[in-house]
Amino acid sequence: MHPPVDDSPIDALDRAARWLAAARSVAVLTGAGVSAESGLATFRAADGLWEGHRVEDVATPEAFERDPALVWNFYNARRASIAAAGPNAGHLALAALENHFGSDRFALITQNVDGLHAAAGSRHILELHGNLRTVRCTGCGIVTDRGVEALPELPRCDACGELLRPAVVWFHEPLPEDVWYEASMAVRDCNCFLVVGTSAVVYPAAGLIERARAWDARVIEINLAATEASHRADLSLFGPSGQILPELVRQLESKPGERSE
Ligand code: BJW
Ligand code: ZN
Repeated sequence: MHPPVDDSPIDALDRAARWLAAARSVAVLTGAGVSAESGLATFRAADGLWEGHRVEDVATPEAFERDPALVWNFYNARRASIAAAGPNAGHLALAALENHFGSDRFALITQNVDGLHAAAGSRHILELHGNLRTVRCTGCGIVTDRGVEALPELPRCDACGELLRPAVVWFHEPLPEDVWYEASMAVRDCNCFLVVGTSAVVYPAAGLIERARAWDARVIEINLAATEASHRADLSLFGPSGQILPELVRQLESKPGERSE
């Protein structure tokens, strides 16, 4: 573990850039906050509700079983909002960070299902909770990419006629095993772990922060405010990720000689 540091925001950014410059390998965990500046709602903001429902009440297999139309309304609204959204400066900065290190020394682990990291040009993306563009048949299990086209209120499978569901990970469901394994390995191997725009309350994703600490990585949080990650971070940079990430990358790139190979 590293001793806690307490410095001014400018010093903190400089310190974070130095840790990055000294890192051989970097992993990043992102959450809904990184897409907030693209106009996409987060899950646990002020009211944190979608038409009066908590995400914990619509993003479950039990909710889908009980009322698939309600759940599809939620996801069709989300699909419509990502159709209108593009990557912001934070997404672009993370793509630039990957270019700086190279994809074999950089992993972008995301809880987001909006596809905006790929749209920004990131390549080594590990989507822990799936992707809003894909659907899975509840009958034959086939997974199809439906892009952001409008879907009926209760879309059905072309192959077998059964109900389709969004191919995302709901509460009480396991994460895709291969993606989780790769994310765990990336965290084990990294020297610097960025935690960006997540409340860090949803597991097992939030558990990666503790895992990074246990492997002695520097943990840097970027968020508007303190979260469950803050007491586990070596450093917290408070502010919008669309401003902080580009500045961090700019400072990193001004320290070319400091990289330890
Ligand atoms: C900004 C910003 C700006 C704003 N700049 N920042 C251990 C302990 C306790 C509970 C559990 C545990 N292990 C498992 C559980 C149960 C459960 C869980 O975690 N519950 C907790 C809520 C208590 N976990 C699960 O059920 C998981 N499955 C599982 O464990 O399976 C086990 C199993 C094994 C074998 C067989 C069967 C089962 C699955 C969790 C799936 C979560 N799914 C969702 C929906 C995905 C699809 C969709 O998008 O609809 O994932 S829920 C929702 O929360 C979504 C998100 O990815 C996830 C995290 O939210 P996120 O991204 O952190 O967003 P917010 O809104 O919470 O935070 C936004 C942050 O941004 C805030 O901090 C803002 O300040 C900040 N921000 N603007 C920077 N401009
Ligand atoms: Zn089918």
